[in-house]
Amino acid sequence: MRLQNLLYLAYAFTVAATSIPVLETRKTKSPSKPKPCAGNSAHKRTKWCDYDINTDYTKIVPHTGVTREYWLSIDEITVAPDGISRFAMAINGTIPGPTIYANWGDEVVIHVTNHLNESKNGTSIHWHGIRQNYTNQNDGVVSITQCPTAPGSTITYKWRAAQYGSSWYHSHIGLQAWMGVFGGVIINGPASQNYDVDKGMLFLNDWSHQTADELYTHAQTVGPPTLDTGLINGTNMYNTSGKYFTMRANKGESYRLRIVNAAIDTHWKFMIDNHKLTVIGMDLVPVKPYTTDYINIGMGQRYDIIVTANQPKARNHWIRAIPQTDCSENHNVDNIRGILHYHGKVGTPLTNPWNFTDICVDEDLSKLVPVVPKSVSAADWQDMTDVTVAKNTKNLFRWYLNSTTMEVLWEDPTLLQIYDNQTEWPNSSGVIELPNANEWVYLLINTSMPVAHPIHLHGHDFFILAQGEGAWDGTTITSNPPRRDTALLQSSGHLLIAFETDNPGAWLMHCHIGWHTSEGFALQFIERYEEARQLIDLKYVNDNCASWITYDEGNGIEQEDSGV
Ligand SMILES: *[C@@H]1O[C@H](CO)[C@@H](O)[C@H](O)[C@H]1NC(C)=O
Ligand SMILES: *[C@@H]1O[C@H](CO)[C@@H](O)[C@H](O)[C@H]1NC(C)=O
Ligand SMILES: *[C@@H]1O[C@H](CO)[C@@H](O)[C@H](O)[C@H]1NC(C)=O
Ligand SMILES: *[C@@H]1O[C@H](CO)[C@@H](O)[C@H](O)[C@H]1NC(C)=O
Ligand SMILES: *[C@@H]1O[C@H](CO)[C@@H](O)[C@H](O)[C@H]1NC(C)=O
Ligand SMILES: *[C@@H]1O[C@H](CO)[C@@H](O)[C@H](O)[C@H]1NC(C)=O
Ligand SMILES: *[C@@H]1O[C@H](CO)[C@@H](O)[C@H](O)[C@H]1NC(C)=O
Ligand SMILES: *[C@@H]1O[C@H](CO)[C@@H](O)[C@H](O)[C@H]1NC(C)=O
Ligand SMILES: *[C@@H]1O[C@H](CO)[C@@H](O)[C@H](O)[C@H]1NC(C)=O
Ligand SMILES: *[C@@H]1O[C@H](CO)[C@@H](O)[C@H](O)[C@H]1NC(C)=O
Ligand SMILES: *[C@@H]1O[C@H](CO)[C@@H](O)[C@H](O)[C@H]1NC(C)=O
Ligand SMILES: [Cu+2]
Repeated sequence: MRLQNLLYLAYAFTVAATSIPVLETRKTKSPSKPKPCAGNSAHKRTKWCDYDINTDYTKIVPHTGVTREYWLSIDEITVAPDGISRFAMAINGTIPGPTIYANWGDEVVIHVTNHLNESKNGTSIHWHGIRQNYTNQNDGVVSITQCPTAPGSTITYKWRAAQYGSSWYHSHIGLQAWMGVFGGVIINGPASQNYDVDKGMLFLNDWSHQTADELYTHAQTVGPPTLDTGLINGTNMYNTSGKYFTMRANKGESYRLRIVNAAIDTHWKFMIDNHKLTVIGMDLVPVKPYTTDYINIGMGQRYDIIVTANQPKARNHWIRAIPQTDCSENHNVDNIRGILHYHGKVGTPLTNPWNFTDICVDEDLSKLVPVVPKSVSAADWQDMTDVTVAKNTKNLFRWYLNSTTMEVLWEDPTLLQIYDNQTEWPNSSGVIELPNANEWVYLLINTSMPVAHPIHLHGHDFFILAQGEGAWDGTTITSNPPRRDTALLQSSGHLLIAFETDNPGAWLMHCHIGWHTSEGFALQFIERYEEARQLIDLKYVNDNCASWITYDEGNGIEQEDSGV
């Protein structure tokens, strides 16, 4: 049974009519996509110049000498992705925003300008899954690595594409990511199986005709709202309006898709009727190819899949993103669809879904075998944390990790506190200090509540040593465990993760359900304090904070959430 049903309180919910500022959609020329490295072709995807799929990318990164520079603008717009018009915030006028492309080893520089004048929203962009090796201050998390970037201001992020595969970027303040502020990141590199054509990103979003900001009151007082529908790469049918996402295929060809679960509160099963999917990567980690009817994908996770147009008869096949009602509710469970069509014309498919059980789980750990094998050493540091929920003194839901709910301040990021040599942390900061270099950290996350949470860690891939229902039985996966940046803590279950302290900085770990992050489900690791302090470019952090503080004072901005 779902927690929100247990906790259901009768509550009349009304939303004030909001004025909708209309902004012209910007016409943009997309920057040229990088060319693949020598040797990489449809018949030899494992090759990448002098490197290949077996190269240990955690130690070796190609020196390309290339810097890719992008300019992004965050705007307030009116959108109707399913034919129903509403207010949204978006990057360069589109949902999803423009894709950032790079080759493995490139430097990436992105200038982000905030135009959220009407809403008076600060902003930040987090590069989800990007290692940020020794570049913590580019992680884009308000209250941790930066102040909000004020309307009218620009912030520049710089990082190295030290991994390769598929990821995404999204705002990391309040619920802005689910107002529409996100887009794809593609880092070209080798792949563990051949394919003919790269079809790029494929975003799965849940969607409502009220905005996430409008629904937050309901989330905090009653529990997670039932959302209206979902979108496949930014489009869907709703009743008779809108349009389905379509993808053209030529018989016999194989296609790579880079699936992202960008939902605020939906765990999906993704499938294409009659077509098996071959998984070749998860998050930014290439895996040994395996074939499946559908993938289970939790919020924040990515899967790289290959699909081959091999069906002899039917030309039109449903693509389905199916919300798992085991862990959240949706009014349109059976109609979040797209169409895979062979050759020219699109018709209405008459196909049936693969059989499945409605349940919120990750892909089976035994299938997720990283191509570059790694093992984990015994724990140098270990701890556990319990996950619970309760109402605070204002009668609003808050999530607690070991009885503390995060409350940090936008205008006082951890990096400035570190710079000032602060060493005492209030419980509400959720700080865990990891002072020593190259130690193995084990964290057991445990909950006796019937709610599942996708756990995301910044600055690292973690190893999944144990995952399941009930209490941890003390056993761990010892040989080449799956590693990634987001994994599911199952309902009434446990998740044991491990990572090495190889990246100085202040790194957030949080639940990727938007409501839960805002309701305090987060902690931060301060890893190698002294080195983290030395990496801080004070002017970079301070200039952005100074313009925010001026804006904040001039506009009387109130922060009412966890701060992350
Ligand atoms: C991460 O940065 C450190 C310090 O600059 C460097 O020694 C290490 O090689 C880098 N690792 C990767 C994978 O780039
Ligand atoms: C985004 O829009 C800006 C203009 O506002 C433009 O300069 C930039 O090239 C666009 N970026 C992308 C990636 O399309
Ligand atoms: C953004 O603005 C909306 C009002 O338009 C408000 O509800 C929301 O809390 C703001 N979010 C942030 C992160 O400031
Ligand atoms: C909105 O922001 C722009 C800068 O991006 C600024 O020039 C403009 O004056 C602002 N408008 C309002 C109404 O604040
Ligand atoms: C999804 O949208 C992105 C961004 O607009 C685009 O680059 C990509 O090609 C689309 N994906 C597919 C499979 O059409
Ligand atoms: C969509 O259809 C349902 C069921 O017929 C109806 O209750 C709802 O009002 C319709 N929504 C819109 C926005 O037309
Ligand atoms: C699903 O299960 C039913 C009943 O066992 C079976 O008839 C049907 O063929 C299955 N569908 C698929 C796509 O496997
Ligand atoms: C959480 O509480 C448990 C039980 O009291 C304790 O062993 C553990 O160290 C605490 N963990 C953290 C991260 O504070
Ligand atoms: C912080 O401590 C270091 C020595 O560890 C010192 O060099 C530095 O000046 C101190 N910074 C501040 C802001 O006090
Ligand atoms: C902070 O946490 C410690 C350890 O769990 C606890 O003893 C203390 O009472 C907490 N302080 C506050 C103000 O909640
Ligand atoms: C973890 O949660 C389970 C319930 O799912 C409970 O039985 C067990 O005692 C918990 N373990 C710890 C160490 O708190
Ligand atoms: Cu959660």
